[in-house]
Amino acid sequence: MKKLALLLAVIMLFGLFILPVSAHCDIDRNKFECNNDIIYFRKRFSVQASEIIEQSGDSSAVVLDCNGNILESQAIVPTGSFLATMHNGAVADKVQICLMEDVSCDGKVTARDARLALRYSANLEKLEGLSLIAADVDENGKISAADARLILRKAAKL
Ligand SMILES: [Ca+2]
Repeated sequence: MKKLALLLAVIMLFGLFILPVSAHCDIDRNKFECNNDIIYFRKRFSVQASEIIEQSGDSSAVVLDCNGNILESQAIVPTGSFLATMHNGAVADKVQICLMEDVSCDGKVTARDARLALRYSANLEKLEGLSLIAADVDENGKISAADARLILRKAAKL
């Protein structure tokens, strides 16, 4: 009987240590408009890091810039940033963030983004990564003058 109690105590103590370690650290993608590990923000002019963390429902999550540096909660989040969960100081799970129309990846929608899209459509500019997704506003798989026009209209709040 004494042995059993001791065994139970050991199991409980072990559980206390194990549980926090095995805590769920995946990002709940269902809390976002998310596809292929990209979270999309549409119809927004900018998004703050704190908003994304709040929406994730995981207060331990962080927003990282494209270089892996943690953004402060008040920072606006550029396209190409990541929402990440950390485990023992390393990234456990991450999804990339795309603010539609933020082609320049500075976290804001301005005429500059329209210009980049227009120049890309005319083969005068190279775009890569999420810029290509952020620029295809009408989501027809191509970046054209029509997209540039939509971006410009948004930047002008029309
Ligand atoms: Ca398009």
